[in-house]
Amino acid sequence: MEHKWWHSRTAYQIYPKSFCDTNADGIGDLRGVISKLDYLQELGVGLVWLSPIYASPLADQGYDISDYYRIDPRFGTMDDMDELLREAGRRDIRVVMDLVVNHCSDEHEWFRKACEDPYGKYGRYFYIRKHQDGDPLPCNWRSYFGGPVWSKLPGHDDLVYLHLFHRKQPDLNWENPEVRRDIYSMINWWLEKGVAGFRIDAIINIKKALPFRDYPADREDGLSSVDHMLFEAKGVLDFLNEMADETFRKYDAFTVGEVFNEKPEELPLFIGERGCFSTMFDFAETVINQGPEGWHAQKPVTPEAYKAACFESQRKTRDTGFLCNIIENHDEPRGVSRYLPAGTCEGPYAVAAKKMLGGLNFMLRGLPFLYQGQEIGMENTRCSRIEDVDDISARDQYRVSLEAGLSPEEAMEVVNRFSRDNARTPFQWDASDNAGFTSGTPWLPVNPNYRTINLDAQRNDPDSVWNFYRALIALRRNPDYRETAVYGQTTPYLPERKNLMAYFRRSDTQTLLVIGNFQDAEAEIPLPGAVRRVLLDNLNGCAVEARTLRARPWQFAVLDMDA
Ligand code: TEU
Ligand code: CA
Repeated sequence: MEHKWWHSRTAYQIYPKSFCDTNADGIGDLRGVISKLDYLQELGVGLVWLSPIYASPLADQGYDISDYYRIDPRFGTMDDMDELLREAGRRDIRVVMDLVVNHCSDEHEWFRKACEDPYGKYGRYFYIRKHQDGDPLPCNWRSYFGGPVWSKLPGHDDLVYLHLFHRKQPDLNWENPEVRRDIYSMINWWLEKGVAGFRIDAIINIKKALPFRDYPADREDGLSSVDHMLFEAKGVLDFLNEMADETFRKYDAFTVGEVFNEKPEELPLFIGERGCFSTMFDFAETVINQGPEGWHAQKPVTPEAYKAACFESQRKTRDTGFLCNIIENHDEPRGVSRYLPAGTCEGPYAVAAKKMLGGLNFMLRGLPFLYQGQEIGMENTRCSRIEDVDDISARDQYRVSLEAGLSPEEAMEVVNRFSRDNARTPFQWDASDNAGFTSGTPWLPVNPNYRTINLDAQRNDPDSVWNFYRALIALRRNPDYRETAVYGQTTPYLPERKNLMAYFRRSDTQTLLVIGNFQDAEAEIPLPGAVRRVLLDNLNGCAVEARTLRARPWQFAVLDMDA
């Protein structure tokens, strides 16, 4: 496999609104990110993805962009952005922006002009169709955030426009070459500025199966999940390759796609040697137990299901390329609250278990992508009233849960398990008021557990989750192990054994064995050979006796084996 500059780095997602606030308005900002660059360097991060900071009404927290060429004043100025790029560069940290081009904001100039003159140039930038009250909509697709994907075009009672997400996020018409040209110019403008590349939002959705038509309804509302349409849509890769040719490839930019629902045969075309992206996220674990009914029907993830999903992704990318390995992001609950059995984070083994989960994910082949707060073991938060929930997706799922017959209390439980707010509570820097995130009132309340879970407390504790992540990152950078940690092939070890997740990482010269005792109980785990060295473990040592590892509850270890 051809080595790329980004392969051996550790990546880190910043959700700027919740990272660090420097002007006491309760909203994290670019100056806050700049002030934490030393921190990121100390952690060992080499690549940062910034969630959107462009001008936006924040109907979907910045994923609704009203001007791609401006920084939203809430986040700072273009000077701040330039300084961030410069200062990050000095620390050998490359910065990647979020590219949100399936849709823009309904407050973008393009959409305003489309409303003024739906039959003119900008009308063709969107999907606008005739519609009379009482008639069926052009199709019965359900928006990701609930309700039909069609809304009335402002100012025109006889027209509707398409939005796969919120109604304030009108879909851009990628079939129109003028739209594509405008998008490519914008991308190049940012690349010229020195951003290293992009995380590419919701990109599979840019190709619609046309003409619009109904699919079988999958809920009482008579609507149909967009998944059916995505399955049928052909040709997304033509758009993506054109985009890559016109932009990324000219700059050797790093790109990571947010790709759900790709077809198996397409994987090499996305992330192979000549793929349209450098890499994409592995969502195999994220989508376990997801279905069209919604969050309330989603069962908890078992260790066996988690393991199987990871191994399947490793298998399918073995000869193809790199995926980005995550346990969470800004759209998902906290990984430790989701993938560890219920109660673990409240129990005596919380720290050990968090490290084990992090270690198992981090050591997989691919690019490890941490989400802010993961490195200190941040957990889901709780909210008791739906009015206090910010996430538009959670508010919709609350309604869906009630409609499915759940009580308001049960529906709130569902929201608490899955709300995107879980990941969006402010970063817990220290034990002072508001976790040191702001000296004002945070836009979203801080998780009340910040007095015990915070960076300050973990920095000086050699046994903390944070110091464990640092050790993982250091191992990936260690010249003696880098080749194997980055490129070594993954082979499951004892995959049938319940509550054990173990795998080899093998290069020509080394064999590492990664072991996680995925349970509350001790376990005797047979070893396939002699252990040269324990490179890392989560409990201050692990008991290796001859060919057996006597693992304590939630024990994790990376063993350098006699090949
Ligand atoms: O998410 C796209 C997306 O498809 C998600 O809504 C996904 O279906 C869901 O999280 C699965 O659990 C991206 C952004 O990451 C998200 O924050 C935005 O709301 C969305 O696009 C619209 O831009
Ligand atoms: Ca601020």
